[in-house]
Amino acid sequence: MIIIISCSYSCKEENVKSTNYIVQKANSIQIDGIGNENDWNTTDWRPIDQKWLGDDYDSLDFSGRYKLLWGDDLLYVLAEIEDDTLIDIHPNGLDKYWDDDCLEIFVDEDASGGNHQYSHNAWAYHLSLDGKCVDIGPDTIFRYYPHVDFKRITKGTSSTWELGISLYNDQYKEGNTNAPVKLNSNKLIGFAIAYCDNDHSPERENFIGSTYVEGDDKNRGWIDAGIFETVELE
Ligand SMILES: [Ca+2]
Ligand SMILES: [Ca+2]
Ligand SMILES: [Ca+2]
Ligand SMILES: [Ca+2]
Repeated sequence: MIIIISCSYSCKEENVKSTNYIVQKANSIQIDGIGNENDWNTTDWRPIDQKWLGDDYDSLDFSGRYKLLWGDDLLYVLAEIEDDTLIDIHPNGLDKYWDDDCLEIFVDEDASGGNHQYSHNAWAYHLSLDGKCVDIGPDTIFRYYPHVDFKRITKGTSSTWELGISLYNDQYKEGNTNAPVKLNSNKLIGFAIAYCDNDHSPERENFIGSTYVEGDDKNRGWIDAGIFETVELE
């Protein structure tokens, strides 16, 4: 039996993106874990409040917020995270790094969306407490990618993370010399941020992100760039 499926407009990829997050351009940002630059002061906070994994939590266990800026070479992130217990129980940074407390950055250089689990269509950078940046390569191997310059300052249970992210496109090849893309006005980028919170459990207790994910399986950011938010550079 032959089944013919006709493809009408509804089958086509919708290329027109809309965004309600216009990211301001920064004059000068120093990646020192202190968000005291005037550009940060004039940028609004956005919440990290979507539970992607785990049980319910309270604001002492976790709360988080972030803001973005951009420069010619870097996408800047400032994040404030409240976490009652900071742990790094896997000494090998490539071993179950998602089960240690870490800040996770999802970035899709061209806001294409789509699957990126084992490709560089988009990135899922895990930033560890001890300063490492890890993602999965196209060969499924966990690797350090020094694409995010970041500094964390923790006072008590409050941490400030300040990041400068170099954006690499989907042509990135391990072992080659890869140049990050230059940023410019009106550029669209797929972006989300999340925090893996563990407070001494065998596995992470919560995973809280910045975007709403439909359906029961909300831990899709590391696979599907379609759950990222599209942001536009002013
Ligand atoms: Ca700073
Ligand atoms: Ca916690
Ligand atoms: Ca892409
Ligand atoms: Ca924790």
